[in-house]
Amino acid sequence: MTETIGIRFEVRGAAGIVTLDRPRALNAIDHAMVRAMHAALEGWIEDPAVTHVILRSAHERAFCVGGDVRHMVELGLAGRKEAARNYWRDEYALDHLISRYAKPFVSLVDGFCFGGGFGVSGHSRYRIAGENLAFAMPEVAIGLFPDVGATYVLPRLPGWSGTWLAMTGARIGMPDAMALGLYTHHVPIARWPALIDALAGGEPVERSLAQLAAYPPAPALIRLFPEIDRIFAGGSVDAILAALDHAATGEGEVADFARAQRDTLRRSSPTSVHITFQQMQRGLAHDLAGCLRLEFRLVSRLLDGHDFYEGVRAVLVDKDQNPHWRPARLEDVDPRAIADLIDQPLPDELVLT
Ligand code: QUE
Repeated sequence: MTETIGIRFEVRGAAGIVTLDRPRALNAIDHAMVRAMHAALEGWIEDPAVTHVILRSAHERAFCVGGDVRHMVELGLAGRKEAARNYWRDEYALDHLISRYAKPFVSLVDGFCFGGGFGVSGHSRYRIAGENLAFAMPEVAIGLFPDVGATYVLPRLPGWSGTWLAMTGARIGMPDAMALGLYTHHVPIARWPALIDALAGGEPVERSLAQLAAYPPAPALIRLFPEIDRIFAGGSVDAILAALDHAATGEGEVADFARAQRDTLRRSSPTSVHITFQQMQRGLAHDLAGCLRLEFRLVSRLLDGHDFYEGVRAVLVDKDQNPHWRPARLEDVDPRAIADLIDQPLPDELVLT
């Protein structure tokens, strides 16, 4: 079978439409898709016939489950780390281009939206969530960390919800994602064809959304948000673990929740959990380009480490769900060494303009 590219581009009336279409990998974004999308978006900036851009998926189950991490592991193991770094360079540059895109950019997101899928949609001006949205930044489970600008977005969510999402990789539905401000509008998916038609017909985005958007249901997590804030406001990974241990002792919804979060933190890569905690502390001090620069330092250095390879092996390749992390325990990670991974400049930093 010939390999076809997992992305399509078309101009329909006034709308440039990008469609993610790589069903075998739940629309995971590979390097060819990144490059093609960057080129198409650059082209549409110059094209006076295109007044806005729509990003969508061809598939019901998934908007996009992430980046092409399996291939990055293959490249790293084959000694082709520069090729892997170039993928992330181009992916982050695409995310940054979308964040400052010169025309209204509308992302239509339903089903799984994880990791790199959030990178291409979560920085756009209009972020439309369907009723079946499942959002997560699950990278700590594979020895990575929430990248694609999560360092910028997550610390800016209400309270400490972003730190919780980043450190645990928790999956949330549309009502919670709307309540946290990750998405700007809920439009039921049955109305998406009408929205696309309106935009293709040159209707202003705001007017179309005023007609088609609906109120989301109340967030499922509403009773847990105060608890999440109390626990994840801790000033260190140790403090967060202690708060979880304390909350886990009782009975009821909060104790069940605390036990589940503690188990998740203890199962994830200890190095990744510490990295992610420090990212959330740094993010507020930087713009998106600055955050992506820090993430590029981290991803470059994790290619020389252990856990990313082991995490992808255990979760995505062998699927035994039994990663052997090094170091193995959260207590064995030195926070100062993690700070160096973030703070020490690279000889070839990511420069975004
Ligand atoms: C964390 C991740 C990813 C993940 C699982 C995680 C990720 C990613 C995929 C993925 C899933 C199915 C596929 C595929 C990739 O899973 O980034 O090619 O078919 O792309 O826990 O960050």
